[in-house]
Amino acid sequence: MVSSSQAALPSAQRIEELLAIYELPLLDLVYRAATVHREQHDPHDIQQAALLSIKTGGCPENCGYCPQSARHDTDVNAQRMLSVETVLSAARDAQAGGATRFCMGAAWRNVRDGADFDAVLAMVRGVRELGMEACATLGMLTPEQAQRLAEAGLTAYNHNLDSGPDFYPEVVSTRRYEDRLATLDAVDAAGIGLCCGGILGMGESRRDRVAMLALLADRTPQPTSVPINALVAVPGTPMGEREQIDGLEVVRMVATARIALPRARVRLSAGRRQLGRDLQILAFMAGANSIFVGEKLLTTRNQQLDEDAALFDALGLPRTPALAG
Ligand code: SAM
Ligand code: DTB
Ligand code: SF4
Repeated sequence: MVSSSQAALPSAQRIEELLAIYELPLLDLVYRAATVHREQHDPHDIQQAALLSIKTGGCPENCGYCPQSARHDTDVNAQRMLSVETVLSAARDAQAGGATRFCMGAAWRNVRDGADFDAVLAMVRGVRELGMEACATLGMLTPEQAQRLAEAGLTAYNHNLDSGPDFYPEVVSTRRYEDRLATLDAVDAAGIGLCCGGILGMGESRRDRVAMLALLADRTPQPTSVPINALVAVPGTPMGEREQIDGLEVVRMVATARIALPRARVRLSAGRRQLGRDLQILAFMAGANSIFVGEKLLTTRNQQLDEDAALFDALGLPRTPALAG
């Protein structure tokens, strides 16, 4: 039985309801999502967020998609944590380029108290002092650790459910869905914004995808941020041979997320480059309102700055300094 201090899993009826939205004729779905989007958000506001891996590789978990797991034989080698100065210098560069949010990722199963966590707290304080939003994704947290991150000024904590509860055991076996939910509760209890989303293209069904969205939509408060990732199939991972997902499924997922979580920032995250320009534009129409900018995501290639410059030109939106070329 999966449980957390928030309600149990979404009912079958709730899942059916969102599945019916996800499976609307595409143009009806996009129109409905775009309508919600324009009621709740400025459609020209597409946030540029920067992402930095502050501790890469060597993770003891076995998430089937992840190149950073020590259990998979990939090109990613374990590295030591970056220094506070290195991270803050990257944050300053990102801000100068036009990013307003700085996200720090660590390949940890969970946070351990000590020098490394103290350094992360210093990074969070430093990013906030620059006037940027600060987000971190560090694995599982205790309520006390979440509280310390809140005191450092963390804007949001990213901790993805990745998929619905029925599919989750196919994704990872070293932790349970309940473990993820407990961290989400700790983040809420500390009053930090919750950034929680998933990955498409791992072999899950549409029902698994909307089950995750139903669970997020039914939380109080709702997550402030929902990253939608398309699997980046990395050789050497158990999902390294998966076929690229149809980009229209990503658009449907973005649109359903926009309808179910009207206030959240829906982030078109990993796999954005593989969508191509025109499907990215359709995803923005459907309510996506943030992208990660920069050459790399955590360890894989992101859409490059010149391509993002062309994207903003096509949208008729001003280029930020990083895209000025
Ligand atoms: N270790 C922490 C954790 O698992 O929460 C934080 C870092 S983890 C790399 C952050 C998120 O990146 C994962 O939850 C997953 O959703 C996403 N991710 C990792 N590898 C990916 C891939 N190959 N394709 C798409 N998304 C991926
Ligand atoms: C999220 O949902 N997507 C970002 C962010 N949260 C941390 C990470 C994507 C990682 C893609 C694989 C990689 O580059 O290693
Ligand atoms: Fe570790 Fe996070 Fe990668 Fe899972 S997704 S293997 S927890 S770094």
